[in-house]
Amino acid sequence: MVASREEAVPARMEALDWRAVVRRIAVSRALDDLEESTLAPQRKVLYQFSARGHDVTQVLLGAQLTGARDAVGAYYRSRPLLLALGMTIDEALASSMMRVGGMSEGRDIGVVFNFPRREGACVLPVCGGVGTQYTPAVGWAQAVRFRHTVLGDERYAGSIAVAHGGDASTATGGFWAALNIATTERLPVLFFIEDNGYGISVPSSMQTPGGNIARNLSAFFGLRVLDGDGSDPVAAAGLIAEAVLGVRAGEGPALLRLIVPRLSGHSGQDTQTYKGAALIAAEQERDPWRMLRAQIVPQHLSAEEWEAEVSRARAAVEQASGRIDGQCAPDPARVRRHVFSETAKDGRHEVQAQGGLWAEGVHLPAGSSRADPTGPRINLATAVRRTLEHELEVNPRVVVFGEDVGRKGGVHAATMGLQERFGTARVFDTSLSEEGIIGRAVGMALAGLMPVPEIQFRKYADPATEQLNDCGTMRWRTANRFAAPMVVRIPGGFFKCGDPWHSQSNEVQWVHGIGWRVAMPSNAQDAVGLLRSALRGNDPTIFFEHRALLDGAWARRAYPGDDFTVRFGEASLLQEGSALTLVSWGAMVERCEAALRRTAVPADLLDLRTLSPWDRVAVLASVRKTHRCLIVHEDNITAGFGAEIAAVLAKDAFFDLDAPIERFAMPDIPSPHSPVLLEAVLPGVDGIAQCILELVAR
Ligand SMILES: Cc1ncc(C[n+]2csc(CCOP(=O)(O)OP(=O)(O)O)c2C)c(N)n1
Repeated sequence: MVASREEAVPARMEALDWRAVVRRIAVSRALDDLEESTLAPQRKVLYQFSARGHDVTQVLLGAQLTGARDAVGAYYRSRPLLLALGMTIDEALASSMMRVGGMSEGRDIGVVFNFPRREGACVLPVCGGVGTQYTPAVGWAQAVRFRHTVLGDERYAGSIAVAHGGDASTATGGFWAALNIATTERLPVLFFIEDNGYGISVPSSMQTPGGNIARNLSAFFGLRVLDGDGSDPVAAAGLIAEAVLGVRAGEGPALLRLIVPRLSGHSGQDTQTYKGAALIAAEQERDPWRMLRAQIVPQHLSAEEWEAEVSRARAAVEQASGRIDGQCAPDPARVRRHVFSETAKDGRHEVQAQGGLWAEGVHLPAGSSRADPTGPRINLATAVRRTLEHELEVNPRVVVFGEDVGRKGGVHAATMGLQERFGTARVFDTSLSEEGIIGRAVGMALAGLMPVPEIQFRKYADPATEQLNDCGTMRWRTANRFAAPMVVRIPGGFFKCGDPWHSQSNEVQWVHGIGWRVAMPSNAQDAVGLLRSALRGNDPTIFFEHRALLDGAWARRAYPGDDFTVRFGEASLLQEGSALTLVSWGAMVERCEAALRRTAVPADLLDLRTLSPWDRVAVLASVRKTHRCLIVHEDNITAGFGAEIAAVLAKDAFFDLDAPIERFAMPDIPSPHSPVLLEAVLPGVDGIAQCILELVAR
């Protein structure tokens, strides 16, 4: 029988191992003390973020995170919580001292942690950006429900996500995006807000009116709100137990705000001159650590036991620091590794510890590069829909979502009928928040699903920029501990007309971003193969669906089969000739082909198909043969991807060139709306033909 709340909370309090709580807080204090007094001044720790004042409540929270698949979206002041969940002192110090054995192998700031786990609460990779932890945490919560109720995985029953942040983080878009998702979907998430009154020097009254986010959210529909004082640790422990129990019991999301004093500066450099001596003294008076001693000694722990734990913690931290000091710095020869999923020489995949399907030993067949076209020609939108349908069928972990993606079938109709067929848990609409869409996808990927979020139009990926960037760098930042493979479908580019909002292409941004594979198919067959490769792969992928191609006649091809895949980084040589190399991708390929037809110049036409990675071998080989190169793209010319290709050719094919490398692309303006204006600036068949003729005449 399930105990009532009145019985359950006291039972959880009764079960609290106070000695273990004290031990962990003592370790956290000893770490902060050592770093503040010694390691930071010695510059062995370069960025110090003390958790003094936040430590008691965090360790008390950690004691309640007992679900087999609980996860925490944490931030830079979450170290005590990590210690409570099982991170060792050596791991903590190796991280802050930038030594081998640290959580990021010296790649990230010491308190920007990650903590992969197969069993027990894990900590999702922390980011430096305030507020970034929230939407991945709700994604995890949605995946918990999915894995339990849809996939029938009992380990996920009753597990929850915790999103941990400070008061200032409640002003961020990420917080509100997550709150909307958690409450509209009734997800098992606890928002755990430690309010120390400041975001660096800015008071919480600037972050939320009146300075109390709990009060302001008290009428928020579907959210249970609790508010308390972290300087009263026993009462705080009760509130924490109550909040966690409710979320675990399936009562929906909760927010618990606890007031805590920040007993050191924001970071090691911060002298807190903005606070004044009286406030600083008052904060010291409210030190929860001292309060805890007064509350639990001698009832739960004798004074001798308390002192013994404190001395033991200090000694353990001292010894560990000596040990870690003797440890090597990470090997610079490895610093370029783990941007993408890697395969060793013997063919073994070096798989991340957590995130995606491969980490759980789930591999789908790699497919076949041989197309087996059957049936009539289909448009690119249908090609996408059919591929998604097949992958949803063979892989129960695929989930497809975005604005209008569910019932309507997407504003581009690429997901039409999928919700009817696979249900609302696997194909669903989302709130209008791109940060929410991508952040949620990150959390779901980290929980072992293959999310396929749609960004409705290329330009509207802007609000998701932070989540996209952080997702891309995740594997590198965590030295291959975590990765979040997903396929982000982004329709974009011009259609019948342009405009600055729906018609942008700007694919180069993703190539310049770290860790994203980027596909930009020019036709339905390649779209099938590339999308399937991405869905069965182990890296985050941007899949660009060009609006002009979705129903364009030229892009229509017969469906190449349910096994068909196209390897990334392999250009397609559409026609061969010795006078010129023409390189393009996306919607410009069709125009390049027409221009070549018009000029009758014998040329190699290379459709790159993917820009990350891109097939430099094919481009170099062609240019070494033709000695001339024209690159055509829709993206703006300055620092467009053509510039990268040109730079590589200038270096590696310099002596093979008989003429300067030419680029033909959009001028540096947004896409204009009027078709007359658009065609005046977009590379068109006439313009490309003219470039070709001029280049071969040089
Ligand atoms: C998006 C973003 N903007 C600004 C910063 C710089 N910054 C780092 S911490 C911080 C204050 C955050 O305060 P709060 O969320 O209350 O947490 P606390 O540090 O008080 O624990 C700021 C402005 C950042 N890291 N990320």
